[in-house]
Amino acid sequence: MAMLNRFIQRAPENFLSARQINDVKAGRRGFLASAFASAAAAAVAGAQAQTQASAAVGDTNILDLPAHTKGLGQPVASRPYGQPSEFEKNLQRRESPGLTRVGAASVSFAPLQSLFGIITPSGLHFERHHQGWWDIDPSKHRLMINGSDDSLIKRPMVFDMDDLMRLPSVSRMSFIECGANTAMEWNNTAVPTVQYTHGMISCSEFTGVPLITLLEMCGADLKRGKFILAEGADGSGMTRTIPLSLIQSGEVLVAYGQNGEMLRPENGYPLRLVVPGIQGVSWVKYLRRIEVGDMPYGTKDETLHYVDLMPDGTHRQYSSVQEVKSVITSPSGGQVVLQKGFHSITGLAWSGRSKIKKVDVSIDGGRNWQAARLEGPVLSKCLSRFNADFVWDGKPIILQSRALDDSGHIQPTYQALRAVRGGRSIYHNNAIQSWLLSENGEVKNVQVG
Ligand SMILES: Nc1nc2c(c(=O)[nH]1)N[C@H]1C(S)=C(S)[C@@H](COP(=O)(O)O)O[C@H]1N2
Ligand SMILES: [Mo]
Repeated sequence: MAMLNRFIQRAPENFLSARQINDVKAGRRGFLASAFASAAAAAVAGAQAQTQASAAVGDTNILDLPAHTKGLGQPVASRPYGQPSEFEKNLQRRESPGLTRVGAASVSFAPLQSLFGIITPSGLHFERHHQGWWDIDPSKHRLMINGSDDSLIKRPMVFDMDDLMRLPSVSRMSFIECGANTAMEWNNTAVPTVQYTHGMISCSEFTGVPLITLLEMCGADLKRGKFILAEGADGSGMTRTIPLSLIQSGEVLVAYGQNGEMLRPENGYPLRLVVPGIQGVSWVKYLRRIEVGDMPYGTKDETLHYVDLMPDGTHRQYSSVQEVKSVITSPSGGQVVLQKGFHSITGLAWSGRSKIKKVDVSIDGGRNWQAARLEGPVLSKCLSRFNADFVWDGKPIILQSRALDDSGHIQPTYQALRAVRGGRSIYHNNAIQSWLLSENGEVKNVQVG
């Protein structure tokens, strides 16, 4: 494949051999280090070849008239549903070579290193399925709303998709981040790429009915009711408690739309809960039931999983807000910076509490910081794109970004995070990410301070 960008090689996984990719798919372990070492070696070899190529004179591409300038193109609507270019085949969500797949239950990560702006194309949205995904017939799908006892809901109701889609709807851009995003870094695993360190986040425009509208239709007692339980229609028995206070703001949606079309099956078609700012697990997919209750439910996904083990041995429960966080997506781990000189640092920032107020970047491992440009729109509980200029003199540097949100929270260093949380957590790692850019142009995941 032709190298489109001479300055940075963007997606290192492109250099995995077919066999290595099969190993990844089969979940074979132990090859992780060697696979990524050889990927990096291939990238460096490519880099050298590329430097020569770019120095070569006599590039006649602008003079040659290829077939596409002279002939008749493909007929209109030959693809009734559009597809990415053939040249973009390697842009894929991927399963991490470091994670074991349990049946159909797994994770695929979004290729953040190759995405622009703030919206994740639906086909590249990360996936997290506790029991695999389903393509559910919308004509048979139902949503029931009931109370934990009859006094909490005057009129329990069952809605079909038509009932829901005729109601007044809203559209809103929100990120969804799995609480386990960046989990491997707690142990300093240093997974090789930003796809695997941070790729359990995506951002879409969601369309649906505010849940509060449905609760009001059913005559829910919004004084005595304090929580809801949301339940999915897949076999994972996914249930989550969500405080009514969040729902009363109108932010929580019963959504059927994603990026202008119906949800994708992998993302909960035909109905999912959208809970802006809150960890992914609460965004129940294949949503089939909502129960209004007056206390938290303490389900398996709130007691066994999704709890934070603190240094004193206690568990923190219901720590659901995704705190302020950012990451440089390019240059990032596994990429190769091919030339000295001007480069653009680009990345994403988000906060489950509010809008992003400021992002700073450092090229010296956090000693000095400069303000990055926040590109608009900057929306609450949505991804924000930042860019910063830098000139690389060819010396090793450590790249970092640090976000600050409107609620006054700032992204912590690993040292600061571990001082509070210890080292036995899985979830909610929002520490500052460091990328080491070495003299040979390779970018690696490192942890400092
Ligand atoms: N019904 C159901 N809902 C679910 C899950 C699931 O397995 N089943 N996984 C949850 C988790 S842990 C996450 S992080 C998000 C992932 O959403 P996505 O697959 O659309 O990215 O969905 C949540 N909702
Ligand atoms: Mo998750």
